[in-house]
Amino acid sequence: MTPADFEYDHPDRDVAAFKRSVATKLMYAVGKDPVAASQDDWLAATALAVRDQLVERWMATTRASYAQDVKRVYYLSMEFLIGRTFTNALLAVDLYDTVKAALADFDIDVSALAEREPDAALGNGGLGRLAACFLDSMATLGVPGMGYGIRYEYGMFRQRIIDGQQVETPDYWLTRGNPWEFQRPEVKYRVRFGGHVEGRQAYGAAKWVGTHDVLAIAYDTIIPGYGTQATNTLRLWSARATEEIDLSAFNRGNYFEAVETKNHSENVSRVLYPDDSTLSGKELRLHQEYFFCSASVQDLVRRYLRTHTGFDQLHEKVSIHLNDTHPVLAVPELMRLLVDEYNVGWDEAWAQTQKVFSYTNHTLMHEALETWPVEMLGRVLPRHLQIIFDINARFLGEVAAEVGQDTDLMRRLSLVDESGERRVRMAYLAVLASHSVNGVSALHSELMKQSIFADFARLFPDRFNNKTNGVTPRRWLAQANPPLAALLDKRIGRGWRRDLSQLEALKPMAEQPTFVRAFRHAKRENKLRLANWIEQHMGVVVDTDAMFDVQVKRIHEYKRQLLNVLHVITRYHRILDDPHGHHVPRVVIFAGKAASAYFTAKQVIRLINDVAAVVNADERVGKLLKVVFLPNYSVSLAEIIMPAADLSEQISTAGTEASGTGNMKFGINGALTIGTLDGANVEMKENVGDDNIFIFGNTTPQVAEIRAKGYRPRDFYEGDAELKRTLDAIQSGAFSPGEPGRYQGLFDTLVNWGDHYLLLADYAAYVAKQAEVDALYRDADAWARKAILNVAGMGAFSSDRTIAEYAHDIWRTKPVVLGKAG
Ligand code: B1H
Repeated sequence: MTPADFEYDHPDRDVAAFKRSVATKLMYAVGKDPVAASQDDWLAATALAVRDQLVERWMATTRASYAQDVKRVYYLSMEFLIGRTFTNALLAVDLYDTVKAALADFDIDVSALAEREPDAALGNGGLGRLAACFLDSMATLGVPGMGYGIRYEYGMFRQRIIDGQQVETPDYWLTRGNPWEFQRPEVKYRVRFGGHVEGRQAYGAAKWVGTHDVLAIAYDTIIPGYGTQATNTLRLWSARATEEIDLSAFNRGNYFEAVETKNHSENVSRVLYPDDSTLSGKELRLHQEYFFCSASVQDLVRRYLRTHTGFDQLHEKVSIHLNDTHPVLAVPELMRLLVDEYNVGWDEAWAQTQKVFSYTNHTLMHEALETWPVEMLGRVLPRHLQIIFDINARFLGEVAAEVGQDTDLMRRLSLVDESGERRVRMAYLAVLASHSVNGVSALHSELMKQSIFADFARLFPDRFNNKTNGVTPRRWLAQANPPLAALLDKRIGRGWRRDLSQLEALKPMAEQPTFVRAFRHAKRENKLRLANWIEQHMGVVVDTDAMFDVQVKRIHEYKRQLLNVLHVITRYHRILDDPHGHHVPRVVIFAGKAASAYFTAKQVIRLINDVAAVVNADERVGKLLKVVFLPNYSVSLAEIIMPAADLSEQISTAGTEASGTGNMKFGINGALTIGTLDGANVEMKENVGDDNIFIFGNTTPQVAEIRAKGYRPRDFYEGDAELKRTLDAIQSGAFSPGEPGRYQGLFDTLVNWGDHYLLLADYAAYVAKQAEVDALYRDADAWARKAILNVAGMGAFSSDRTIAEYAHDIWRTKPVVLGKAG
């Protein structure tokens, strides 16, 4: 049967037809009588009706991809931080107004419905959200591709704040099912663990036997492109036991034991590890990584073989991108499939592998660099460990042939770190197996070559490149900020959604009083929306005339939320000293999660809440200073926060934040940045102009110099009376009167234990820069003019620009052409 022979009803797009469609879904798919349907039932029915709108495009894209035999990109990532899908899908298919009207006829408010959708929080932070932005941009640009990841049953934990402290609760996001996914029970692969290897010879095929196996089942989600028919697919793997129950145990009458094996297997896709920029090194994490790599590689090889024989063309049809090292086991897995299962010779297999893979590094932080103990790898994946050893032996042999026996160099380059317990350096494996290795901002890419990959950069200089991160303007401007989006549409047209460089046209408008007024008005609306959220969820009333000074991101020492707190306390003291002085009112807003085992980060959250309690209750301060910690930071909360910010805090120690992407979301929504010369802040400064950003603090080389000379934080503490007073207040229990010693540890970290992230060295410059921020804020129009120029300069930070660069420089893919063949 050809598609033309197959008759079906096209999903209609007018209001009446859409009403019928929702009513039909409610009755026949959700199984609810309209008179008894809950809001969640209506949401499910509407989502299914909207999904119908995506399916035809999806099939057309898939068909065209096969017909044109395009090269596909497989984006492998442990995390996809999608957030909500409902509004995003409506905007993508341009049906928002239709659906709004259709639902209104049922007395249902589309935005109230949208608010009920749970976030798909299958990621920790920037790395996972970047993957989600990339999927959006790949679909929008027609880059034929697919995301591969894990369908965690429990996503990023929910954060509650109880007595000022973070409490984690599980995020079971699938309670009401997921209307966006298609389960594909027939798309399943056996993933093997353990066992042993028979018939091994170096660089030869071997037999891996005696394994215990888990099945990977595919779940597909349609990723719609914006303003195009093109769509892509996110395929997430879920673990199923190979057998429902262990029959021998069952027969012995032990039902629980029988079910236990099943549960154990299925634990592989149970829960997301809540680490960000640190690794727990747990064996279950290794299982997760291999589980999704193996299923993905088996799947893409099978797809390739559907239309090709032999593997000569693999690199012309397949690109596999590694989102950090978490999926790097895909490398030995592809080698194993080629060598052991398809009888390809080692050299040919390795040549294809190197052409197929590319790798993005996202952090230089030592504690985030993955290494697995040789012992553990050998136990869980014995065949892969051999393959890694063979790759290493070949590589070191080649190096020796070229530069002679330099044992120190060999020791440094080896995939196996032999300095203590032997461990495999996964980042080195990624570099060795890839034809392209990129960092995520200009600074980070440079530092990457100078630090962790210095030896490799000398050996393979052409392999290293930069791809500065970006964010999708669909979610982060069009969807999150309706007031500003409407203003932009009116003044520069709608084209910025697909070409963010058009924001440049705003530049002259910074001098137009009517535009400045309209821009300020949009910001005010967004601040009101956030103020309402804060009042409803936290019972704190904030003044929307005050500056909204915002730091939202994972809580981590290197991101220096504590430096922000030092400024807040300094401000508090200044207000107390001079209650009638000319202070600029501020609402200082924090949000973010701390990894559950990260004690210092949790203490920072507690301190923020303790400071908030004292400051907010102090009548002498009144409206001049309010501090709030918004619980449970998430993609959907970020969509409310970003548009409402006046000031964006990007204050990591120079050289530590690989890129940052929150900085970009704030920037396109009209916040000014106070930040260090770190990550992508450097490029933001170049694009928006030095006058439109507040840069302070030690630079990367200065940080290195301070450390080299022997940094003495105590000198700063003793030499700066205002800093001393601030730290002493924390140390003496001014914010924890019930437990005065509560923050002795935080105090010691800074003053007595070396202040690793140089907060005290940057404190004075930070506080002085904040005074400049205040001075500008006093002139509301001058502030708005800079904010407009800032938005105008942010066009480069669209993930469309980033993905166009990946597609052109790394993947060498061409867009799929729709409406053609097939
Ligand atoms: C980033 C991570 C990360 N870098 C380990 N590294 C993880 C490391 O679960 N783990 O074990 C999870 C995440 N995340 C972030 O990537 C950087 O810190 C940001 O600066 C950057 O903007 C973002 C996207 O490139």
